[in-house]
Amino acid sequence: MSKTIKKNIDIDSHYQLTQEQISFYQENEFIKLKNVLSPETLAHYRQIIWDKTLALNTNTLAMEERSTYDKAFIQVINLWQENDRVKEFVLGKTLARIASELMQVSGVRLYHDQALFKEASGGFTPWHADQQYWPLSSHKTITAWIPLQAVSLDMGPLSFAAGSQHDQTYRDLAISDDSEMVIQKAMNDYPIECAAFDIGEISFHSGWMYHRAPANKTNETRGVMTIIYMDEAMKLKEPENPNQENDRRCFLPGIEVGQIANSPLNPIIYSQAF
Ligand SMILES: O=C(O)CCC(=O)C(=O)O
Repeated sequence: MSKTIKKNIDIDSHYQLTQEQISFYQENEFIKLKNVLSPETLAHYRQIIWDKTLALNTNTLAMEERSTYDKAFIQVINLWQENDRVKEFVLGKTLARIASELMQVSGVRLYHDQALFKEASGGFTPWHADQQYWPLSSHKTITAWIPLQAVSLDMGPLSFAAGSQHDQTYRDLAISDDSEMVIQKAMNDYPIECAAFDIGEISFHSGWMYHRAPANKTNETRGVMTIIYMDEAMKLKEPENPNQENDRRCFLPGIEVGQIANSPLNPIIYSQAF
C-alpha cells in the first residue's frame, strides 16, 4: 500500500521516551504521555473511527434499560478488520514502538483493538483488570487508550489505582455489579490517578493494572480508540475461565496452547528486528 504523508499527519514516527518515563512505567505499569499524536492526525482518523463505531454498534437500548456494563460504553472490537484507514491507524508504528519500549520487549503484536465510546450521560466504567479476560502466557501486555478529543473530568477519563497491579486478590473477578462492590472498596487502599486528558495525550496501562472511568456527565460522546498490544513472543496459555475461552476463539484463531500467538489477527506491528 502506498502511504501518502500529509503535513502533521503521522502515525509512524518515533516518540522519544525519556529514561524517566520508561522507569515510571516499569514501576507503575501505567503512564499518561502528552502530545503523542498531533491534533491533525487525530482529526484525520477520528471521523472514520467514529462512523464505523456507530455503524457497527449493537448496544442500542435506552440508557435506563441497560446493564451497568452496557451503560459504560459502546464497544466495537477489531475495527481494523473493517476499514483500510482504520487498519492504517491501528498498525501505526508510533504507538507500537512506545508500547514495546515501555514494556522493554523487542517488539509487539496486535492482540486486538476496540473503540470505547462513552455516550452522553453514559455510566461509569467499573473497576477491573483486563488480563482477567486474556489467555496470554505473560504479563507483557499493554493498552494504548487514545481519546479522539480532549477528555475533561466530567467526560469520564481513564483512571488508575496506583500500585494495584500487584494485588492478586481479585484477579478471578470479571466485571459485574458484585465485582464493582468488592474491588471498589479494595481500591480505596491505593492512590487514584484520575485527571483530564488533553488532545493528543494517550495513556498506556498493563493487563493487571486496575482501572475505571467516571460517568460522562456532559452531553457529548467521549470517543476513545484503544489498541491492545502484546509481547511479540507471547504464547497462548490454557484458558482459565469462559472469558478467556471466548478471547481465544475471537482473537487467536487456530493457535494451540503453548504456541506463539501469531494468528493472522496478530501481526507484529513494531519490532527491533525490522
Ligand atoms: O474507556 C473506558 O471507559 C474503559 C477503558 C478500559 O477499560 C480499557 O481500555 O482497558
